Order: sequence, then structure tokens, then C-alpha cells
Amino acid sequence: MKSHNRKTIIVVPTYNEKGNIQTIYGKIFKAAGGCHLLIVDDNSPDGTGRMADGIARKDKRVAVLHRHGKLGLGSAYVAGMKHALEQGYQNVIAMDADLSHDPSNIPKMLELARHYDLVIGSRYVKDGGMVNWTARRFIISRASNLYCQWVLGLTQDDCSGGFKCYRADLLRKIDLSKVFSPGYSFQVEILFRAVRAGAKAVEIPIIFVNRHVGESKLNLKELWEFGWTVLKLRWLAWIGKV
Ligand SMILES: Nc1nc2c(ncn2[C@@H]2O[C@H](COP(=O)(O)OP(=O)(O)OP(=O)(O)O)[C@@H](O)[C@H]2O)c(=O)[nH]1
Ligand SMILES: [Mg+2]
Repeated sequence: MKSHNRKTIIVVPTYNEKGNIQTIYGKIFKAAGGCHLLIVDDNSPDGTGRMADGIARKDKRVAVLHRHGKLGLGSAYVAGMKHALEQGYQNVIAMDADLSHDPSNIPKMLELARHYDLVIGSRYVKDGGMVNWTARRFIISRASNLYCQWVLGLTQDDCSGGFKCYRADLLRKIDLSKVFSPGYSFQVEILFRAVRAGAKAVEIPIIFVNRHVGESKLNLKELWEFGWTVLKLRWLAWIGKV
């Protein structure tokens, strides 16, 4: 076990991921056996939470945070991050449960986390990319990235990705109780708040594989929320509240 692994918790939010949870669990610990895993489940109707409990009973490295209903991806991450800070972890890795993010990138992220506050798994740097995406999904992703780079002045190539490693020190500088995005726009909000907090960030290439199992929870409402969140963040920065 590498020593840095003992300091790391991987936060995986789940909603109806029963077809993926066992596989992602296996892959995470194959790549990073010394880490801990926190599954944040929002009372998934398909029983993902019960399956996660079964995994946690057999493996002491795993814990499950149950919430009463679908409260959104962003608030699930905030809950996971608060737990990580309370428990004294030094690194927090955020990743999806649907096998879109390959856990084999975790060791490289942890290596870089020794020098950077934020390591971003990026689809839009050299050698990064995506597999199995529809043209529509690609256009939505590219357009939303250009939009937040333009409005918020972000210089990262991938501003909306969810595979990241945060140093706990950085999360302490960001007041997590002020994060307001319940859903997918959380990704841009946390990136913006991290940059405003002076984070030293780096991007590493990842290949994002579109989910094979389960359903996407990304919908039109989430896209509208994304648009508004970016404008609200711009405004908050102008009045010095971020
Ligand atoms: N706890 C919790 N997890 C959620 C919620 N919404 C999404 N998730 C999880 O967050 C991760 C990302 O959600 P996805 O639906 O895969 O989002 P996406 O990757 O943008 O879209 P697709 O891959 O096309 O489905 C997955 O692990 C989901 O199960 C939620 O409201 N609560
Ligand atoms: Mg996904």
C-alpha cells in the first residue's frame, strides 16, 4: 500500500446504479487499494443503497451515506466532502459510479495531488477524449465549456467534468456551506470557487466512456440550471461574494 493512499477518500454519488456499483467498487480498489470509499446514495428506488450496504458490511474501507431522496449530484458531493473533512482525510477524489471515469487514473491523480490543490480529469486536453458519445451530447458539453470559459474567465479546458482530486486544504478554503448548485452545475461552481480561492490546478487527460448500464439523469432542467448558475457566479464574483 502506498502511504498517500491511506489519506484518501473517494466519493461516489449514486442514484439508480445497481448495475454498476459492484463493478466500480472492484475497479476502484484494484487501482487504489489503500484508499477509502464513500458511496452517497439518495434512496435509489432500484436498491443501489442496499447493495452498497452489502459491500460496506464486507469491506471496512467502504462507508455509505444514505440520504432520504434525490437531492441532486451537487449536494451529494458537498455531503461527501463535509464527511471527508470531518474525518480528517487529506485528499478527496470525486467520481461517477457509471464507469465513465476509469479508476486506473487515481494513482496518477494522487501523485500530482502532492503538488497541486486540484487535479482535473480532462476530456479536452491532448490525449483526452470521450467514447460512445452522441453528437448531441458532445455539442452540449463543448458549448457549456465554452460558455463558462467565456463568462467566468476559466482557463481550464474541461470545466464541467466530474472526475477530480481535491486537496482537503483547498476544500477548507472554499466555504462548502455556500455552494448552492444542487445538480450538475456543481462541477463548474466548485471549479470557479476553487480558482477564486487561489487553487493551483492541473488537468490530466482522461477518456470518458459514456455509460453502458443505467439511465442518464442529465435533462433540460439541469441544462437551464447550468446556464443560470454560471451567470449567478459571475454576479457573485462582481459583488465580491465568491
Ligand atoms: N446521490 C446522488 N447521485 C446522483 C444524483 N444524480 C446523479 N447522481 C450520480 O452522479 C453520477 C453522475 O450522474 P450521471 O447521470 O451519470 O451524469 P452524466 O455522467 O452527466 O450523464 P450520463 O453519463 O449521460 O448519465 C452518477 O454516479 C449518478 O448515479 C443525485 O441526485 N443524487
Ligand atoms: Mg454519467
